[in-house]
Amino acid sequence: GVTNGLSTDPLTLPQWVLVQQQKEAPHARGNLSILLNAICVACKFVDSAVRKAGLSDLLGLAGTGNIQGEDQKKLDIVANEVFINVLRRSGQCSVLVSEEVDDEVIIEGGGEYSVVFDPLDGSSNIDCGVSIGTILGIYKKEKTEAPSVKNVLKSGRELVGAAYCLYGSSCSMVLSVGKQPAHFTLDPSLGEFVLTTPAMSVPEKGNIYSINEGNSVLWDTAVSRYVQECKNPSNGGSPKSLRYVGSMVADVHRTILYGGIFMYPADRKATKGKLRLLYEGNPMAYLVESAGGRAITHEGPVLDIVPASIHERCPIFLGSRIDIEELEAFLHAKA
Ligand code: P6P
Repeated sequence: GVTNGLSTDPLTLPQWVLVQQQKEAPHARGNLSILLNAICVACKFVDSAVRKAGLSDLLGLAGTGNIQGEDQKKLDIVANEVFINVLRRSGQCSVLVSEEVDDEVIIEGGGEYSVVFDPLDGSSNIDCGVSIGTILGIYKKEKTEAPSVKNVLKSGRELVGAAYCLYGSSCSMVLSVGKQPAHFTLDPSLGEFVLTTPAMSVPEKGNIYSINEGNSVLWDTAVSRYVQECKNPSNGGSPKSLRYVGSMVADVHRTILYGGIFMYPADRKATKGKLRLLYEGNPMAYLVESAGGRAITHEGPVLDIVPASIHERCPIFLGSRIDIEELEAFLHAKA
């Protein structure tokens, strides 16, 4: 119930995980629950660091670079270290892949789960206060399987869960372990993520398109024609609005809530797109499909791609089912 606008029935993420697991996996030993709670602690820590970044000299460059050749921000390094330490300590992980670490991290004597993550995506936005986020995917290996990078070089169809945490005007966690994604909001006074939407659904059509128009001279004909159709519909319908934050978690969260389409296509310069398959494309595709939306490349579903390397990139178009179908008509049209 709600009294004076306050929920008098708070369901925290740890409680939700236990109830959900008991319902969906009554024979589970609770290892996934331990892992999800560890992820929850790391996200709360990063949210706290992001909130006080300006006050504790956490803004600005750390003077180091990563495999992406990008300048690492201090917060990038803090977030990466927190996730690696908390996941290692959980005792549930055998392989970790982070955008900020060149090679996979193998944890000997670890657990059955592997986590691929971008600890702080959108970091170019940190210093100007624009929303940033954490994205992660969870794989499960057979007990007999040795811990190796092979545990995570699997298609997104083999993910057992995915989540993102948006450090925005409020801190939102969106999480699915096979069902429709649940949306939690961090209540700072409790220090807990509290359930706000039990089952998220992407509207089947939206009126927002989201793409970096600064790359338009690089797009292929199909993408150019589709974007033109968004701006000036040939059926005389109303144009779509352009919303582009430049932080994938913010752009995807808005797309799931409001509908529409988010695009980072391959283009003449970024021939495989810019976003990373393992810890950006796949987890977001898993969450959007779990919410009834779609996520494709120029060729087919993102989740069908079998990765060859942990930092490989993929083009991605995701969002409302009908908007993706309209895009597909352009992608499949004869050039
Ligand atoms: P561009 C942020 O650096 C990021 O990895 C994603 O969060 C975001 O969607 C994309 O890159 C933005 O890229 O080329 O439009 O600045």
